[in-house]
Amino acid sequence: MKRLLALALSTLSLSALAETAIDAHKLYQQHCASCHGAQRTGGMGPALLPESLARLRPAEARKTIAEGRAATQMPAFKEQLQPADIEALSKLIYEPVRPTPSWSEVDIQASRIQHADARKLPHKPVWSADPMNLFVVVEGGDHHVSLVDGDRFEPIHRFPTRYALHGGPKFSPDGRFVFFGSRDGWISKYDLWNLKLVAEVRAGLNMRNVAVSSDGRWVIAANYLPHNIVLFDSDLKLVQSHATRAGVESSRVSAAYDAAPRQSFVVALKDLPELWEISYSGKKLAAPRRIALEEPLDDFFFDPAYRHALGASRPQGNGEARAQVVDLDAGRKVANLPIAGMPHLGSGITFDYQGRRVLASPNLKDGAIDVIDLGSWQTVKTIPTPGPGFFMRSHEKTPYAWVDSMMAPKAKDRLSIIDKRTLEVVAEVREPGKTLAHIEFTKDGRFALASVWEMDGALVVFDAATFKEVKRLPMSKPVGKYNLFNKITRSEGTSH
Ligand code: DHE
Repeated sequence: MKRLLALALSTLSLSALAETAIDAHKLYQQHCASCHGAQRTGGMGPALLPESLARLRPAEARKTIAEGRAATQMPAFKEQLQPADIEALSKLIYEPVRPTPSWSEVDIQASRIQHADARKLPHKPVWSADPMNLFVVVEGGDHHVSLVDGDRFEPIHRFPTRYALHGGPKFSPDGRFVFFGSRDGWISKYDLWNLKLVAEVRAGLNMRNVAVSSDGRWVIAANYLPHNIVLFDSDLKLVQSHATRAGVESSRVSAAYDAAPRQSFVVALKDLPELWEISYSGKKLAAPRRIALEEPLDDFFFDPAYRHALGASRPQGNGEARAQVVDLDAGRKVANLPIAGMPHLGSGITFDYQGRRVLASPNLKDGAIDVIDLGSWQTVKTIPTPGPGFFMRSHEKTPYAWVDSMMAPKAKDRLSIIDKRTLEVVAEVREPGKTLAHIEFTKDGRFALASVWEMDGALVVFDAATFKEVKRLPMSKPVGKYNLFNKITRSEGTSH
């Protein structure tokens, strides 16, 4: 018995020794900190804290470190790390960071920086080009933004941004200001007419996106960490924050969008089955209206009338994603959406097909575009593409919709062009061996701009009728481009 105990103890101390021999903190700083933050509070990658990993099983965490994560920038580490290293790292991320990272209203207020007084600057552009046909191009490679004249396709200006912007920039209704959100919580307000940074504030430690109200008065930030939404006035001065909690449970925020015709922000929660709506129709912001759902929503999209929110839940483990339709007036789910795989509803577009309004959405898991009738919520057609893609775009004035396959290693260099009248892929453009992704049209729909999504990448201008290349501008990993007119008029072919 004594011998058995001694053996057990020595085995125990040996395994403890093996574990302590691996310095998980050192490994973390070496391999993870540049994307997930030195304090694990997030950056380009999400926060790796127990608070934000509540729904991730340890086995899933190990798999993610070893194999990377589809549809994200998370690479596979199994070639660089031993299984024991991966085990140690996966344990570390469930351990609390001491002191616990927090971000209070006081921190938010203290972080605000006023760079310029926009009221004292001229109320007209200091450059000569159509201010409505301006493209704002986010260059993720070296964290810059380029402003491009959408008539001549000439750069107007280039400036540095916060690290790892994510999500579409949002514009003030007159098109003078643009608001950027970074993954680690910074919101930057930039004066496009005077080419000046106006103000910045850190809304949270790990942020999903920002939205600007259609009247230009309010800005909302959706956070993963802390679990809250934060509302600002248009000068980025804090107005209020709301913890996204129900009883003892709290939730990350999937996204917040402006619902212009409803004069409200709509907010989806990732870990609680609720959708929130905050009206700004009055002089002040209303308290959140909470709509109970059957399951939490991830990405979502509005129908053209903004009566319905169409949302998808990301699958956990090996489960399938599910999608649903929520009637925002009635405040309840009214239908299931027949979308398989991993729909990227936030990148969906709508258009008329044979007299009915349809939604087409890319899919992060399969090479397929689902086209759904917005009246009956039934699938009209599933269009095969060469591989899973992130982004889809069209314009009222073109019969074509363009979609990438950037998640497919063998088809990431192909853009498929779909005829909206027949729902057939009718053409393709290629950039052999490079990632070709994210499309946006000019104000008049005559040209489609796509990204060669590489460090030594480019913005490529295609004639939207002939699909021939017209021009290219060198850029550093241009992750997204946004046409000011299409955005502020909420073109049916672009993201909102
Ligand atoms: Fe995004 C928009 C969520 C990974 C580039 N992405 C959005 C939006 C959401 C979202 C909710 C809409 C916000 C908005 O525009 O206001 N993105 C997610 C994820 O959940 C996911 C899959 C995992 C994650 O890491 O967060 C994810 N996204 C990525 C990337 O890996 C991409 C390709 C590279 C990057 O820079 O992070 C990426 N997402 C983008 C871009 C937009 C975006 C370029 C804006 C698209 C647009 O045209 O409006």
